[in-house]
Amino acid sequence: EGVNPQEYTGIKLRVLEWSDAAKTPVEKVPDNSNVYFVAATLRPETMYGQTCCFVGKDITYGVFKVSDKDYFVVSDRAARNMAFQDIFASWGDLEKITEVRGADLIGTTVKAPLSIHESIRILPMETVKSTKGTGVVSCVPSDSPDDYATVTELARKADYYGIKKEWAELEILPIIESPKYGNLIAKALVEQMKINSSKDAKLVEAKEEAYKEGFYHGKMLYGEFKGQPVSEAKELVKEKLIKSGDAFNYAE
Ligand code: A2H
Repeated sequence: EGVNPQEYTGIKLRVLEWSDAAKTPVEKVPDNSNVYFVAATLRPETMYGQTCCFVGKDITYGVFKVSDKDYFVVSDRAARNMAFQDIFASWGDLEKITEVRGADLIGTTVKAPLSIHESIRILPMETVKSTKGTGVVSCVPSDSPDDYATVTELARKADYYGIKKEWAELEILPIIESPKYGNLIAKALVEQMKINSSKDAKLVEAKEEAYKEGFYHGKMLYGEFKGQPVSEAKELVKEKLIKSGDAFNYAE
């Protein structure tokens, strides 16, 4: 972790139905509560295009009480940070209800705010770090080369990953138009740079290029701020998500 704080937007993805393996550990969560996976993002303007949500198979996630009705699924580390950012009911207070291993969360369905897809799946990503953000990453394959490389790999090797192929094949929505890479920046870069694994070292460069191109030259193609530059839409979408209660600021 660096010296400068990283400011994320915490996106709340509400659980619709738990995977079979998660059902026993989550019995401790009171009935009729809302449980949310919280994904940490730097690109709130892309949330229209969420197609799944990634966890690390080997990461242990806690289910933390936020209020009488609401619970968050995040890493212990993130929950500890959140307790000192006015995110839980009382400052510094942390109540862990239960724990679930990432592997056992795979297949759970969630409702992701702004996404064109009504229901998306929790899927595994091998490059999720337990030491960054919440340990939960929302997947936007149109604009994140890492996400694009991961979903294509998941679909290609669905049996190996123990998932259904169609879970990784939801429609990829064009959200941002770039003069250089068209309307699916991540796909264009992954193909152009011949990246064919989610662990390819070239993803570092692809990620940087996608971010710069999107932010400085991208224009919104979708949503309420369609036609506006990404550099302006970013804050506007973030504010909209915070206002509706679907997101909050999270720093570390
Ligand atoms: B971003 P930084 Cl569309 N492990 O959100 C691995 N990656 C993580 C993570 C973790 N624990 N926590 C967050 N991230 C991802 C959207 C997005 C993102 C787009 C394009 C680029 C992009 C949709 N995924 O990030 O190291 C999250 O993915 C490129 C940098 O703190 C988060 O934003 O700078 C970003 O990495 C945070 O990375």
